[in-house]
Amino acid sequence: MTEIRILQNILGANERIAAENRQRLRSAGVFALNLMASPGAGKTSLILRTIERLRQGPRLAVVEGDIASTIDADRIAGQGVTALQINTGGACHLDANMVGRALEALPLGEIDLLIVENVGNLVCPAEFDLGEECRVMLASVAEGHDKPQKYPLMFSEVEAVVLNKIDLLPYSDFDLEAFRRAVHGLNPKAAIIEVSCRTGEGIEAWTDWLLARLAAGQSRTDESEA
Ligand SMILES: Nc1nc2c(ncn2[C@@H]2O[C@H](COP(=O)(O)OP(=O)(O)OP(=O)(O)O)[C@@H](O)[C@H]2O)c(=O)[nH]1
Ligand SMILES: [Mg+2]
Ligand SMILES: [Zn+2]
Repeated sequence: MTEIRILQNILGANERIAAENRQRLRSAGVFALNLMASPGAGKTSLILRTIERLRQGPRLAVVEGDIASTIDADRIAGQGVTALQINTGGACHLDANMVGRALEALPLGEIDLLIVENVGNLVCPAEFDLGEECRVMLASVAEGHDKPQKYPLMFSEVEAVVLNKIDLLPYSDFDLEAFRRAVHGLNPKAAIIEVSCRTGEGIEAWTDWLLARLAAGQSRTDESEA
């Protein structure tokens, strides 16, 4: 019972800070995207492709969540985009407090779209609201088509599932139809966007979806607050 209470307290505190983050982002006119995936699915690769395609578009900044290292933030900063690295020091997910501290360090008035790359993990990132407007997850062909059944919360909690590494389809037994069925079984409204960060295939469909979502502005949290 004590364990349950501690978990409730942690999540309750997180909710409060997430609400503050959301308020702060909205008043600064920043649209925040929480990008989640397993390690190596291609989160940083997708962010780099997004930067490349949106050069003339919204002003971007990136928060990189990793247990250790500045490898990912360095890759983003190398493209001339503001990038802030959060090292969780062992924690396997970002929480609202970590993101809140990052927001203090960012020039929010100069940012339209803030992409937050969560720690590579298909489990607990889905439990922690960061104050984002929109959640997207990235799956990849290399992981196999059964991941929606095995990690249902993650697939249920997002507006879009981007399937990366479709260049590997000819070399794998990945069943695209089974994957689509499983995702829509859990989350009928989820957009499924197939891409290859290696070849660039599908990236335009992804950035079109993202720009439309950015323009629509309204969030899943608005709906749940209403
Ligand atoms: N074949 C193929 N490889 C890819 C693709 N996208 C990314 N990769 C490779 O997958 C590996 C991991 O890519 P990252 O973008 O670093 O993945 P990540 O999800 O950010 O990884 P972590 O931050 O460590 O969790 C790299 O070797 C990429 O080159 C793709 O579309 N096709
Ligand atoms: Mg990464
Ligand atoms: Zn965790």
